[in-house]
Amino acid sequence: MAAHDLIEKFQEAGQGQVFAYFDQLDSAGQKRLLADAAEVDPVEIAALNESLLQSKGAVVDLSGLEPAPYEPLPENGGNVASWQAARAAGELALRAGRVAAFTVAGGQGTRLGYDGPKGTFAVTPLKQKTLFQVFAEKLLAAGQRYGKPLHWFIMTSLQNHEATESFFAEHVYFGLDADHVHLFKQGRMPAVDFDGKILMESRDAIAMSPDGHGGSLRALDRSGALDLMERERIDALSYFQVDNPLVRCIDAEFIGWHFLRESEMSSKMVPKAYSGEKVGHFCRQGEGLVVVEYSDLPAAVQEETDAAGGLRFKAGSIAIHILDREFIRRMARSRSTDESLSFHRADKKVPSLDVNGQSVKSTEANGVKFELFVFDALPFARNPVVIETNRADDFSPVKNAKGVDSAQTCRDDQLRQFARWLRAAGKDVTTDESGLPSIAIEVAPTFGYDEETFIESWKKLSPTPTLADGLYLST
Ligand code: UD2
Repeated sequence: MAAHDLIEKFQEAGQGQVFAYFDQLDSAGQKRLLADAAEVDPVEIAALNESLLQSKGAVVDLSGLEPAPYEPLPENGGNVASWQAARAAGELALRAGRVAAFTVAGGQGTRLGYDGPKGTFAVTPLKQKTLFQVFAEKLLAAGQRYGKPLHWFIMTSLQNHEATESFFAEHVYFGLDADHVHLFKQGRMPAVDFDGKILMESRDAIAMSPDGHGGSLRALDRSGALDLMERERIDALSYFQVDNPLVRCIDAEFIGWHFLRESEMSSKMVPKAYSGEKVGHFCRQGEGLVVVEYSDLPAAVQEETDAAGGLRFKAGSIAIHILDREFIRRMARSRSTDESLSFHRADKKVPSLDVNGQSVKSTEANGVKFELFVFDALPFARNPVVIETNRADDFSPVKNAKGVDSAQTCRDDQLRQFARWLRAAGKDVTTDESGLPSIAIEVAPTFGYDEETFIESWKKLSPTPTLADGLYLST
């Protein structure tokens, strides 16, 4: 679109302030601003202002919410034969190369206070492996196990794309085939003030931020990732967040449930640890499955108990899914409001220009960011299935600098897992009552990916190593 037309489009939508200093910019500045503006659809912003700002709204619809059904683990009463069948089906799919891994890594990681792509944050107890290295080694291990190297899609954002790319190149893709690692950028959305006016970061830049992990669906389509998957005959993506090194990036049972049920989107749940835990809740609403975010579900509802005295809405979402390729395409391309993701509103402090064109850093929320959430796709998925997983083997995110979900809690959870595996292999490990060993140890994913593979590798060691602080088990 010609510069003139673009400017006119913004003026017509009441967003002329975006170009207030355009004539004073040098040509590089004008080019920069036009490029930002080309990413924004002022008509879409007007609709969002209407639905999310003026009506004070998008109050989440909580009518008729019921706890969602899920498949319990065999040890919690699940059907053993069904889990076995799922595992067999999952292994078959993996051997046929029908699944790829997908990490959403476009977030800004502000809570952690770490300057750099979050995937480059060091998390393991001894070797200080980064999140990306842990995932890479898990994928390497799964590829070897099923005789089919896995493709890995990673969604970055404008802010961290180049740094992420250089990180992988510098580390030679941690042993993965570079042709199997696909990085692509997610989209961006402008922030607006409380009157719906687009905020400017500077005179030649709109205040833009990543469009949420739900933006991954359109980014997968736009980047050509879905076409690549089709060419490679990859039918589904195993989706996980960059902050969780415990995740089984590739889990045959989960994959099997997904395919056997002909599901378009499958999810893992853990029973919530306590009512106020900050995870989404799987719920049934009418015929559909929905996730209601912790911030949207009133505390009184989160605290409701069932007949057995447990939490009624106990199924916590830990952001692990399997997504069908053609479902992603359908969601990415749907323009109908009945079958596409809706934006959520987040009130934030947005560094921006004031009316006099000066940069200001507000001490309180002065703007609204718009974000898409991937789990909002669930109500549109055919045959969605939710399975239970053991928290200790799938979930320990690094989100905060201190306290819950921090580097420390995650390190401890990794140590507990290594100690459990050693015990299962017959080794006597001293731990406290929480299962935390008194010594620091580490297991490389290529040595042990889960309890079963760990025991297999352990049995091959002769003699087995002495348990001591600093023991690192690798192949
Ligand atoms: C998310 C879920 C929560 C629970 C929890 C588990 C939401 C809104 N909530 O909480 O229900 O499952 O995770 O850990 O998702 N990301 C992008 N692009 C973006 C924004 C985020 O790639 O524009 C990625 C980010 O890099 C990270 C993941 O999405 O891998 C989660 O983002 P978050 O930290 O904002 O989510 P959180 O912890 O609020």
